Amino acid sequence: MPDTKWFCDARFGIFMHWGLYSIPAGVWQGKKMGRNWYSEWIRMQHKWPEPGGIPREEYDTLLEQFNPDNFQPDVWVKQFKDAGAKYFLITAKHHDGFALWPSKVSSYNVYDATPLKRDVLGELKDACDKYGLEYGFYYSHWLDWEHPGGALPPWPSRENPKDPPMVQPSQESFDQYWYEKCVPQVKELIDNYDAKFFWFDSWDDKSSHFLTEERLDALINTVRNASDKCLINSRIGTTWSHPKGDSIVDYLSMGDNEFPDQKFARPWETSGTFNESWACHKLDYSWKSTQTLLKCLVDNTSRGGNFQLNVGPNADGTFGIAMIRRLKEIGAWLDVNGEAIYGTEPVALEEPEWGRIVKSELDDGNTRLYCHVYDWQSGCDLEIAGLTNEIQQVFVLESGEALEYISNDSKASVTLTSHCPDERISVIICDVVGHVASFADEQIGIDSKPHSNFAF
Ligand code: FHN
Repeated sequence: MPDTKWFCDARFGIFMHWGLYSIPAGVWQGKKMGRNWYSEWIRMQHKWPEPGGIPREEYDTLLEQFNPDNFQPDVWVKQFKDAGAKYFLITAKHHDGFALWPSKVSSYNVYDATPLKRDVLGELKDACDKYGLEYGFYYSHWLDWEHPGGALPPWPSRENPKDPPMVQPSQESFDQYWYEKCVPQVKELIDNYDAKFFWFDSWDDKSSHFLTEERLDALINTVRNASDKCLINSRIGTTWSHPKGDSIVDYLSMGDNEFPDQKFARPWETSGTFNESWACHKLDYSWKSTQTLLKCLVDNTSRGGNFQLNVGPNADGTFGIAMIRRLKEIGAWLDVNGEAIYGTEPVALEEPEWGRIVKSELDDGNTRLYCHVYDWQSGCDLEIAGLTNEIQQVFVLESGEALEYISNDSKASVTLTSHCPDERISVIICDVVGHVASFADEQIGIDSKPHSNFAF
């Protein structure tokens, strides 16, 4: 299995949804799309609850409009680096089947079918190499609305009996899609761009109808044979559709915006949105605060997982100012507090009510604990329940201010002063003598099945 250390150390990545659907941005012929806010679904959802969506010929008029003036890979990736991200992934192909690279497998791609005529993925790879970000791809392997054999939305769903019923392709024609488009395109992405990881997308046991053991093995073996480094996520479908389960993939992916309140003893991530939609949506104003986004990052880090924050650029390649401000604020916070995130590990200590704790092992055999304080109250004692190691020193990471503490056989606690360094999340460093157990040391072999809160 490929090495996952870089992925675990990274903790923070930027995800991007960008494609033809970014042009209508949730509104088709003046009407807001139905069902939910996922603007990348407009082709299938715009008439909901009526069936049919946007006819293919009409949707394809977007091809000639896809000609962004502001596709500036260098600017984009620098912005992600400045936000503190260590890796980047983009929708190489989303459910509409449109490829953002000059694929020799299907001409339904940005080079052959749009006026842009640029290798979007190739240019982004160069920028990632320049700024030192690892690079990988979202690839919609199950749903594909361009190829006649690709799966359609699994509607009606259990949650939404009103969904317009879809007539799925036959197994034979899905085989054609799988072996003529999906598998060769995935191989192309590794060969052309040296993909470091894939984020395959399924979320429901309904996908098992098409994502059979044999097909999953063919796809996984293609990745494994083409690269000994490339990571594969659980939403490829192993959770539901493979007898060996997630043991044969490299990292677990949670459901959309799903932040589990437990630790997992293997690499995992949550992908989350700035607002409701993944791709840009003209009418989606529900921006999460920077504090909320930072808590997503810290919560996951403390539980051994990553946070992949999604950006949806406008069709012309610009970014909304609400997104830019939040990216800058996250970057400024990480500039100060990055050592309390990157390369840290979850601890086998009780999760405190006042915030979260992670650790780094120091070269001298001692341990540095990072206490992320969510609610700083002057004079308050923060108890570190279960810590039996002797405390050597405690200080605020940003200011260096030393803090009083109690460290004896029955209690470990730190007293806060009135100098709160950051009302969103403040970090306190607590150096202790000796080793503090990692969560992973104690959890080998636990059942770490991800779940999904997003079902069509
Ligand atoms: O249907 C997609 C959706 O458009 C988006 O890409 C998300 C990202 O996690 N995945 C699917 C739904 O879970």
